[in-house]
Amino acid sequence: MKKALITGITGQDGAYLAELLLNKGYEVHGIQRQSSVPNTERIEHLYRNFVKEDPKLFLHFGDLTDAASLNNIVQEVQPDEVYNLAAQSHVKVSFEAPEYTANTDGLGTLRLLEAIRLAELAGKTRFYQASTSELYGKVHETPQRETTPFYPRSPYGVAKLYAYWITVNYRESYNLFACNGILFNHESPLRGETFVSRKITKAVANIKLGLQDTLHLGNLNAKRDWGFAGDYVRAMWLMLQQEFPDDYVIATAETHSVREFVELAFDAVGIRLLWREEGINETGICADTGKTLVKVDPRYFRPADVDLLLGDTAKATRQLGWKPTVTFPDLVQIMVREDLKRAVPKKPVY
Ligand code: NDP
Ligand code: GDR
Repeated sequence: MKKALITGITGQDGAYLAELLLNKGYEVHGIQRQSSVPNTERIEHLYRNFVKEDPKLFLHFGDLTDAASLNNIVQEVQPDEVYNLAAQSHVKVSFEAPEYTANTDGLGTLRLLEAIRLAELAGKTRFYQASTSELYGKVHETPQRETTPFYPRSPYGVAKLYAYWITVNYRESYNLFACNGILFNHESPLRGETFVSRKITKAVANIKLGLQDTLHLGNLNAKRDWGFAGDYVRAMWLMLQQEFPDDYVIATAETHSVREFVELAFDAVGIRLLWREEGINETGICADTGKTLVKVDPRYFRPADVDLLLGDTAKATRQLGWKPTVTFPDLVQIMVREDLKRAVPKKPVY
């Protein structure tokens, strides 16, 4: 039975990946941060399904900023595969907490690689690094592929640039089987509520049910290549099953604006939106009632944003046989539907 260690198991991708690996018969170990409120909501169903009779899922307290915890866990688990998904993953937050982001996302990756090397596991353990399309930032080539030059536009992107190259360096220096998955945006009903996709689908569900009046957003013109997280964790696993380690772009090869995402989400609940230009204070109006449902709020603008991302998946298709299965309209529908279920106000029990 293979053993996998997942950092960031309590996040969106960690939850999908843990489920995938458990279903493949892996023993899965995850690193969980200490938190004053429960942070295992996304993996609780896995505990129920897999832990009771024959435990296959184990959680260890640790932190990417704490080398001792990583060394101990890697030494104890002796994993066949390590998936480094933990990160301060919010781009806008990285402008407000740049040093912490660099420490976790950049140096944290180094600490984990060192834990593998010091445990003398470089010849056994395979390593996946959660790299990102944010590396491309100010793009000089569209679509972006593995050879497109990097030009990150945020402290998050810069920290992930360090993580990308230190992963390549450990592959070349210590013969570690290490891969970078350069993943473009991927979403799901498990997406954190402050990322734009989930912020939109949650607000649309609330507005439809009369629980919220307006959705406040920043840059509506940014374009992203949005896919479904469940498809993307499959690509992570595939990378570590190849004969040789390599780096891969994972995307849908389609790009859509934030504005289109908003329109489709409202469409999914039967609301047609019209846009009214008022300088930067653009608003989205309900075509039937004239009510303002969307407002642009400069608080959500970033000091520097990434305008356009579009991935070229030729290498992943050719070498991994990987393809996305969920289309953009279906992804928006799935997320809105789930948020509608969650938003239903609880009826009094008496
Ligand atoms: P999430 O933000 O949902 O999850 C991040 C995870 O990292 C959480 O489990 C979080 O724990 C954990 N974490 C944060 N800081 C630390 C730390 N200092 N030590 C240990 N664990 C920590 O991210 P996603 O699941 O969406 O993304 C997974 C990875 O993929 C991230 O590295 C992200 O940067 C990268 N990525 C994501 C893309 C996307 O579109 N989703 C695209 C490309 C790359 P807690 O639950 O306690 O907060
Ligand atoms: P991103 O995702 O920065 O691409 O990083 P996010 O959903 O935060 O933003 C996408 C685009 O939407 C614009 N936007 C807003 N964003 C947020 N969060 N909130 C808003 O109100 C809002 N209004 C407009 C943003 O300006 C941006 O252009 C995600 C993360 O998961 C990273 O960890 C990952 O590496 C990349 O995707 C690929």
